[in-house]
Amino acid sequence: MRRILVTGALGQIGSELVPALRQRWGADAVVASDIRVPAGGAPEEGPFAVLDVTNLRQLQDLVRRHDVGTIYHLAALLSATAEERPHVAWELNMGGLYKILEVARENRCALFHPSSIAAFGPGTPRVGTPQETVQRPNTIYGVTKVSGELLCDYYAKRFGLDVRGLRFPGLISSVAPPGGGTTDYAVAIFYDALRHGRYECFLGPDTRLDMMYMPDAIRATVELMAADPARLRHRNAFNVAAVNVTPDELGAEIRRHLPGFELTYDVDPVRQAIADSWPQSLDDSAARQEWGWQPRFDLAAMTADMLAKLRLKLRLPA
Ligand code: VAH
Repeated sequence: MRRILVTGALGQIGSELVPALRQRWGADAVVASDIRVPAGGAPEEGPFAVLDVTNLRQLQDLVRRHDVGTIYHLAALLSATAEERPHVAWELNMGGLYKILEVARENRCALFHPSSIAAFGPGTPRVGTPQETVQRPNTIYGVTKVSGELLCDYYAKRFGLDVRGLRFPGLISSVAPPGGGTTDYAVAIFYDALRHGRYECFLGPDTRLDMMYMPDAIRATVELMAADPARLRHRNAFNVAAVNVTPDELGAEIRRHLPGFELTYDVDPVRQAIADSWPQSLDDSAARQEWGWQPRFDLAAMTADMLAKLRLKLRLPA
């Protein structure tokens, strides 16, 4: 079998996708790559390469050297960081994707590329956002996501590339912290609840967004890539949803486990404006119908599991 390449492997999704793919296909079958080497040196669990996805030559060499047949392209800036550095966001998120698509085309690789609820904008119906609707985002991250969706569609149609994708909601993980996302509050809240018994949230109490626990996100990714192509009408950029929640509701759920937990608010206007431009809830029926998407973790199950996992990670008593 040709190998699998994961870009952005040390990031929020990659940190859990790489072990899941290695468990399924074998350690040697998955080449993890990132622009940085982790603090303790290259991980030993399987092949690791330093890769700048905006460097076409480096990318071509890596794909050929390892005989890569499938790419999970995760290297990108998240929404809040992208807003601080829009030029870097365009260069990395779009420039990187374009080069990945070119290398995938030349080497006949299958490709997974994540999109996001950020691909929608203020003109989009906010509740039960349909699979196909208005997409006029007003953040640079959203602009790169919707442009990325269109470019992937183009490569599929024009060059017959097998490119698939999901519009992820905010992702919540006990393994790797997110970096620079608007939905990061939903991860930080768990750490602060356990460590300090309180959390100050940068989004307002009623900011309703879709979220998903990382084990569901990893399973969605793997299931989409394994799906029968004949059944996929949308292929690229499927809406997926799991947990629909506000900071206030998430705080209340945490309080069921930690009764003294205090949640206060100090709203960051930049991230609040980003969140307010996104849908409150997605309609993911196309994913359910075309490849059988079904989340396993609701708010209660996710909260219980996050707290249990973080207690172990932070060495706190159960
Ligand atoms: C962000 N978590 O905040 C990401 C995202 C759902 C939004 O794609 O940037």
